[in-house]
Amino acid sequence: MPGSPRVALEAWVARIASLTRPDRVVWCDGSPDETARLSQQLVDEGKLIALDQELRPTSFLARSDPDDVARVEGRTFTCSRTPEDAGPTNHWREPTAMRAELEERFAGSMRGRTMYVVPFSMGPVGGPISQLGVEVTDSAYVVLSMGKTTRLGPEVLRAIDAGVPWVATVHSVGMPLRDDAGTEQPDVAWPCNPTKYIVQFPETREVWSYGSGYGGNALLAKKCFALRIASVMGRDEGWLAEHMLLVRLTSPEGRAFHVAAAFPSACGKTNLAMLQPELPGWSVETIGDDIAWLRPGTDGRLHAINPEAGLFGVAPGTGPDTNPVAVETIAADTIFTNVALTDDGDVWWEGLTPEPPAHLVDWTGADWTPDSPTPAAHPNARFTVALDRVPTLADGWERSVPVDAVVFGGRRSTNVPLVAQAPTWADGVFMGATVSSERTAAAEGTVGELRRDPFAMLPFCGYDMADHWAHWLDLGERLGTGAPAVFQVNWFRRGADGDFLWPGFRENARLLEWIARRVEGRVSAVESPIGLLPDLDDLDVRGLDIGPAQLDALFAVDPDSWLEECDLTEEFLSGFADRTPPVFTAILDERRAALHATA
Ligand code: GTP
Ligand code: SPV
Ligand code: MN
Repeated sequence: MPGSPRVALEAWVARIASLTRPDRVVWCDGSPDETARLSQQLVDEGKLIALDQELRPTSFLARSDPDDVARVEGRTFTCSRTPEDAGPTNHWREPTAMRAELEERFAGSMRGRTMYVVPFSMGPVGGPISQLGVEVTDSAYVVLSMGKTTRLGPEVLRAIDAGVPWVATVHSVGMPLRDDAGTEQPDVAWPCNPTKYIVQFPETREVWSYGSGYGGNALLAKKCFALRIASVMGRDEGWLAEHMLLVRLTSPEGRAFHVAAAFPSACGKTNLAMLQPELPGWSVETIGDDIAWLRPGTDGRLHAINPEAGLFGVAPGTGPDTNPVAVETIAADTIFTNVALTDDGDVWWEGLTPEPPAHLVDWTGADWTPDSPTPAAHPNARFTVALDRVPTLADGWERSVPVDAVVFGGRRSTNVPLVAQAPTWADGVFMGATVSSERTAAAEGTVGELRRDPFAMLPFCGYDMADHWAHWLDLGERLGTGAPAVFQVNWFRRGADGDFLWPGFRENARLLEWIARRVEGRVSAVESPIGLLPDLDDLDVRGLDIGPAQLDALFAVDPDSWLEECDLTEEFLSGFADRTPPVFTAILDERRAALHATA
């Protein structure tokens, strides 16, 4: 059938192969057999370490190159036709010039390796909010990870045959095993290239990634497609792709609330998504921990899915006290990257147990003892596991859910209260747009440095960020009274002694309770210049070691610091010039006036 969708896919694969020159091309089906074969192959090649089968069944450890441990935002490019479309927060490159640069890099980049063709679906195949993609990659580690985090299988090819469009993504670690002259190069445990390119072409809906094997740079379904490309699709088609977890919260009365929460990388999404409340009668079920796609439904509400099928979660800090659900999830069938290895063939990282084992092999492969000056696991060490291992996975999690509350968060030692509600949709969009957060180890950069991370999408919005805010404002108009309520949270405020003021983790359920009660209209709130705060009597802090002074400190709105914050916000918004929604200026003016009135 010339011209059929399958022929077009095969022609594309052949084109990439003729550019990259792999020794062979393998079409993947995601079957258990294929998974077992590829895992064994990686173990034989020294690229994965099989963990002890009793202690950690069917699980593996990968150690990356020490220079390939996180996303590389400085090497992430948006190649829209005009720089204005990429906006000031993206690195724009002219598409034709970038294509030429990539052709050169990818020419022969897979020599001596296998090129895998990975057809995947984001969301259930055929679902109303789902999308298809194909990743070609020369990394079997990527294939295994995609098998856990996406729906990878023959049903995707059948959907492509039936004419469903798909997004093309190309990945190479950029380390051929033969050079142009035919000289063999030795393979290494974690092949990669010092020069990296993570390139999005939003208009043609394509991704090209070169030089890295790390998650967000290499699992192209995730940040590159499901956020950067999908956010542009959403702009054009009237929906949203967001860096959000998704949970179902059920009250003692049996009412279900669906909450979508955007926190920057390594700021608590996985933890909140797996939270088990100790509040009598309340339960939380997991739907997603990193990405949500949201679309207005025919009922006038905003409906969401988790387009992924697995987790790529931060290991350090994950332990029986902080996140017992995650600990149970990763008890088997998990790939660990950059954690430490125990002497009995299990894994360890800071926070897994209060006391470290007496001896470990650290994430670099070196001997480690509790006296060692460096952490045993890399701060951005991660686990990769399928969602069906999550014991708290929501019933029917693949179906879309109506969103009751949108929550924005960040990591702020000062100023930002534990929880606040936006009085209107526009205030909520302003809240999300102006979130700032201290940097984490999830991307290259200085940990702890404060930066603006609007909607937790700074590294992931595929077009002009200010246009994204306008898109949210439009959507609010369309949804009207069906729009979710909007909140802001901050688990990370510190006291004068430098300690966190709030215990966090499972205690965050207490804020979810308040959010649900606000959605129901059961509790009132207190107006403040920066939003609606809880009446402290409505906040259940029974059983917590928190006195009234500490509670006040968690909610304190200091007018002087907030006026300074307003100046910084104005400066930040001015970076988007006349694309900044005019309503933001009005909100900022109002806020300043209210702050002056309380000062
Ligand atoms: P990405 O996968 O990078 O998008 O991150 P994420 O938002 O899913 O982050 P995750 O839940 O993995 O949290 C990462 C870090 O935040 C870990 O070090 C956690 O220990 C810490 N963390 C999570 N929740 C809380 C909390 O409520 N309080 C405090 N103090 N730390 C928290
Ligand atoms: C993040 O950095 O936000 C992650 C990990 O969720 S990665 O998939 O590498 O982007
Ligand atoms: Mn993330």
